[in-house]
Amino acid sequence: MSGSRNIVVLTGAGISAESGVDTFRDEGGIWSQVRLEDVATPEGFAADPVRVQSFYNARRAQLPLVEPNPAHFALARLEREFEGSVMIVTQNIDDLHERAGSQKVIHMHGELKKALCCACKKSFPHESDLSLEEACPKCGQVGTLRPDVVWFGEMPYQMDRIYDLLRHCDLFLSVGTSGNVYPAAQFVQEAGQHGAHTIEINLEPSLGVSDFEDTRHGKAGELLPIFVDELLTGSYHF
Ligand code: BJW
Repeated sequence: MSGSRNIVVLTGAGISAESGVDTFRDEGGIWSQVRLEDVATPEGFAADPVRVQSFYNARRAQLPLVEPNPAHFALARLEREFEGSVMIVTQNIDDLHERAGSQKVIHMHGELKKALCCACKKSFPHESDLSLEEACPKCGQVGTLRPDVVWFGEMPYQMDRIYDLLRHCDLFLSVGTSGNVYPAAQFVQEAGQHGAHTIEINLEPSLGVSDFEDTRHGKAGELLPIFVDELLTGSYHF
């Protein structure tokens, strides 16, 4: 067995694709339906908050209609059964890792089921539609709530903790991310420079594929359960 070793798993939209959640940059993906400048920047929100609220309300409303897939369940199993530590750093704002049973999950780009008050900066659980008529339950101001997600130009969450994990992991596994968006796109370099073995599992080679020591290309829902078996039986060496 692998002993007390540390694994960091970076996940992106591709891990939720087989659950029926749209990715961003694949054909027919979210950025072919809406302009990212309109819905995923603070400037887009300032220009048309109603449009941005309804974009995220629609994505939040989809959550009860989708289920975790075998890739999410494989990572939950890895966390339960691996002798060392397994931490998921997800760029996804859905809740499919948690619903599959993963407990150690960092949502670096925020969560659909949370709201953030632009006035008092407090974040809190919010599972229903957001509107500009609503008052912040923390400070009482009306019209100040936004989805608690990280837009372009904003600082992703828990970066100090994530870099600490990357510097101390033995295996860095990236699943279902195209490598277009920073800082997540350079996590592989950070982990690799600090001695981690690095592997990518993605439908196709990501932009950063040459930074990985090992790659497996295909569907996460098919490849990840096999890879987790290899990790748990010790047949994958790192
Ligand atoms: C499958 C599959 C299957 C399909 N199985 N695989 C130049 C250099 C460096 C940085 C910058 C730069 N210019 C600008 C920046 C900064 C900017 C940035 O990265 N811009 C790029 C466009 C260049 N980044 C930021 O602004 C970030 N903040 C920041 O940098 O702060 C400063 C800082 C610096 C240093 C350290 C720390 C901080 C914030 C980025 C916020 C991104 N926000 C979004 C929206 C979040 C809310 C929402 O969901 O709406 O996050 S954008 C969107 O992209 C979303 C995703 O999390 C993110 C990544 O997308 P992802 O997950 O990779 O999805 P896709 O669709 O791109 O890829 C899916 C992949 O899955 C594909 O490869 C498929 O093949 C694959 N796939 N089916 C396996 N079944």
